[in-house]
Parts: sequence; structure tokens; C-alpha cells
Amino acid sequence: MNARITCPVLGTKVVSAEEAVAHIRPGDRVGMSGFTGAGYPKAVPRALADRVRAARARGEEFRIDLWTGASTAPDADGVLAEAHAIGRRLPYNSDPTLRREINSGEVEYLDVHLSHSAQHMWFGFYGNLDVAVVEVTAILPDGRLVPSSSVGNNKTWLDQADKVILEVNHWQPRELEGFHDVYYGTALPPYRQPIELTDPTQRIGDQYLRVDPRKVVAVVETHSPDRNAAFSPLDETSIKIAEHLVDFLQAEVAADRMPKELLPIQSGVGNVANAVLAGLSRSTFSGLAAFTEVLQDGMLDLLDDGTLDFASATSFGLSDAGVKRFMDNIADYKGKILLRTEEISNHPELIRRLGLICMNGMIEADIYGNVNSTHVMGSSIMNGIGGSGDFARNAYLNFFVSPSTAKGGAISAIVPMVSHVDHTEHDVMVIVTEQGLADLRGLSPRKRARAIIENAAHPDYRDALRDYVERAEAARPNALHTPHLLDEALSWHQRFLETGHM
Ligand code: 0RQ
Repeated sequence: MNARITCPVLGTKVVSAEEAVAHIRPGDRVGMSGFTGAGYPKAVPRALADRVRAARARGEEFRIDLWTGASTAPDADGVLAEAHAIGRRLPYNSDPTLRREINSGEVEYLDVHLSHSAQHMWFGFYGNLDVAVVEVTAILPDGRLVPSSSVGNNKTWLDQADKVILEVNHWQPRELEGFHDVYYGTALPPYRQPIELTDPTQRIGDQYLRVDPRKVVAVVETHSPDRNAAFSPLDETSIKIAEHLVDFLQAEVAADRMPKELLPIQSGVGNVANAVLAGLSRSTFSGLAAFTEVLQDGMLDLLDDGTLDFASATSFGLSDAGVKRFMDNIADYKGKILLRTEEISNHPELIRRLGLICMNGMIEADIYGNVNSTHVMGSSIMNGIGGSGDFARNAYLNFFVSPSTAKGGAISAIVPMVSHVDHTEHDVMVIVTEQGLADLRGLSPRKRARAIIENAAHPDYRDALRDYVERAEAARPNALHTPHLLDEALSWHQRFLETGHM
């Protein structure tokens, strides 16, 4: 018998990807595994894209609604977007082809908080889930599933779908068994109970995913790597951002606002977030814990050099080198890494209880501290809000990090008014750029404006920002709480669209 598929019942269901996709119909709602390029199905999306193209060549329309954990990869979101196979998509995407389809209006994109995606499904807000397509590492004799390199929304998709297609990926290390904690205690209101997790290292669930074998219509075998995108090398800008942040954390410890091992850290996606982790690695901190979403290369560095003792996440998000390092040392990492469902990794109750330090990237912030994480010039989506809202709103302390300019200095990341709001001034605590750090805690809006302009804005844009605030304050002396010039507030963005420079 196949060493990865030892369940006699499910072992009889092995078919090719082409046969498996016959179970997916036009208009179906399909829940796929996958989170930041890890654990997504590798064969079914391509076969489905071929089927959609063939249908369209016959003049038949064929689109699905696609729900995932978070971003997948070119061989999942990418191939389906190229085939114009997606009608509606949630929650987080970073694939450039799909991004184009969303921004051209062809795909409807629901940019929901990651912690909401599973519960909204359970509440029935998105309708019935027709098919789940979930990558696993192995199927045990009793039909339980060893999850792969991400857990994401897989539990919910497997529970909720009418039909299930499993992909068993032989590339995933069999030793992943024991790295997961799948919580099955989630009841719906009004029957919800407290989630009894009080420490990032704690196990509260099962090592395995469950599936009703009667729902499994196909099992497909693959041998394909995860996306494993490389990170940009650390540059001067990201090193400076990290230094400001680490200095600030050290000052918080000195001021007795945090223990010397800090509080559990969460770090977002992207190059800057990865650089911040590298900064922690160069710091004097040790004995830290992470309660986060994605385990990037920077987290492995921290585990390897002893800065970090333990990391709880929902997914890996490693480069090729990171994957090799993880696989070569997998036995050493066991017991130090736990992958949970994204309902739990991003749960507001747990983020608040554990008191997380949350560090996420942003596109832009305004002078009052509203943050845009998702939209370029107000209208084009970049990736999505992902977990940044779950973490920022409920954090003990949150940081939004970004270079102070984008596109070679043509864009200021600090603007009079953000062109789209993801995190409001009520949620945002600290803004960090390579210029410095603006600590907004306890500051009224007008003081926040000064702190952001003087500490975080690029010097090339500071005079214009000061001028904006001063004129706004003078314009309406009876409206000084959050002064704005409404006819100018978004003029920087308009100027960029017209001239290519803010
Ligand atoms: O574009 O690739 O075309 O050059 O945005 O910018 O500076 O490389 O930053 O990789 O850290 O990503 C907010 C997108 C930052 C990310 C964002 C352009 C810039 C470049 C990337 P190019 P950088 P990063 C939990 C947390 C939301 C989700 C989240 C993100 C590209 O952090 O998606 O936080 N966050 N989840 O040129 C126009 C500006 C710009 C700009 C940057 N002001 N205007 N373009 N760019 N600033 C994890 C999950 O939820 C899964």
C-alpha cells in the first residue's frame, strides 16, 4: 500500500487531477487550502483551469467562487486567474495575475479579515460550500489527515463542503506529523465557550484534520514544492526601520511596560516585516515567543539563534533556502513550532489575552494615524488586509512599518489623508519608517500630526505636510480637533495620477 495513503477506504479513491476536477461544476463555491504560498493544492487548480478553457472554447461559461486561507501561488490562483476561471474570491491574495483581474473588474474580491473568513462561512454569510480541495501530507489508516505546510481554513472547508478532493503531496516532509494543533472546540453563538489558550506554546486541539470519508470524491497524488518566494536582501532602509523598532522595544522594557522577554510577537508579510525580524535577531533579546500567522525565514533565524523559543503560526512562508534549512533540521524544530487554524492564530480573544506585539507593513499612513494597508491611489488593490486588522485592533502594542517613500521618492508614504482606510487612528499606535518612529499613544490628533511629520515623514515632504496642517488649522478655527482642507486632502494622490509625482 502507498506509504502516504494507508486508509483502505480513501486509498480506493485515488484518481488523476483531470478526473478529480469533473466533480467541480460551473458556479460552484470551492474552498481551497493554501496560505502565503504554502500548502495549496498543486494539481487540481491547473487541471481545473484546463477544463475551464475547454468549456469556454465550446462557448460555455465556467467560473467558480474561490475561497482560500490566504494567498496561494502562480500554480493555484495564477493559473485559475489566467484561465478567467474565478468569479469571486476571498480572503487574501498576492498573485499578480489575479490582482490584475480584480483591478480590471473581472473578479469580485471580498477583502475580509482572516479571522472572519471561517466564522462567516459557519454563519452562512457566503452560502453553501460545494467543494473543498485540500492538500495534506498523508492519510492515516483511520482516515485522519496529516496537514501540510499550512492549516489556514482547512478545517472549516473540510467540515462545510458537500464534496472533498484531497491532494496528498509527497514533497511535503512526512515528519510534519506532530507540527499541528487543530482546534475543534469552535461552537456558534450563543453557545460559544472561552478558548482555553493562555500561552503561545499550548496545545488545545488535535494533530490531525478530520474528514467524513463519504464526502471524499477523489484523492490526487502530487510531488510539487510550495511557492517558496525569495525575500529581498536587507537594504539600508529596512535595516534602519528595524533598528528604530528594536530601540523602542528596549525602551519599553526599561520603562517597565513589558517583560524583558517581551510579549509574544506577531510579524506580517513582506520584505520589511522580514527585515524587522532580522533586526530582532541582531538585538540582545532572548527567550521570545511568537504568536503569529506566517513563519518566514526571519522567524527561523530567530529560532536558530535562540532569540525565539517558540513560534505558533498557521502557515510557513519560507524561501527555498528556508525550506531546505527547515527540512534538514526538522527534528530539532519539532516542539518549537505549532501550526494552528487561522481562526485561532488570528483570534481577537487570544490576541488580546496574550497581549501581542504586532508589526505589519503598510502602503501609507496619514498625518493623524489612519493606515492604508491595501490600496494604491485609493482604488487599486495590492494584496488585501489579511490578518493585519485582526492583530492591530487587538494588540497590546502595534507597529505599522514602511519606507517613508515609494517609487524612487515619487510617492510619500505619509500623506495628508489616506486614500483608503484599513486601520483607523483609533487602532494605530506606532508608525515606523527609516526616518524614525512616531509613538502616537496618548496623543490627540493635532499632536499626532506633529509626531508623524517630524519623525516618520521623508524630509523632502515635511515642509509640504507642515504647510498643510498649518493652513488647515487656520482655515476653520472652530474645527480644530482633526483639521483638514477637504479640497486638498487627497490632492497629493491626484497629483501623482496626473504627473507621476506627489
Ligand atoms: O511595489 O513591488 O511594484 O515595487 O508596494 O512594498 O515596500 O516592498 O513592502 O513587501 O513589506 O509590502 C503593505 C503591501 C507592504 C504588505 C504591504 C508598493 C511598493 C512595492 C510592496 P513593487 P514594499 P512590503 C499578516 C499581515 C497587508 C496585509 C498584512 C501587505 C509594493 O505588508 O500586503 O499586513 N500588507 N498582513 O512600491 C504606491 C505607496 C506604496 C506603494 C508601497 N504608498 N503607494 N505603492 N508601495 N508603498 C499576514 C497576512 O495577512 C497573510
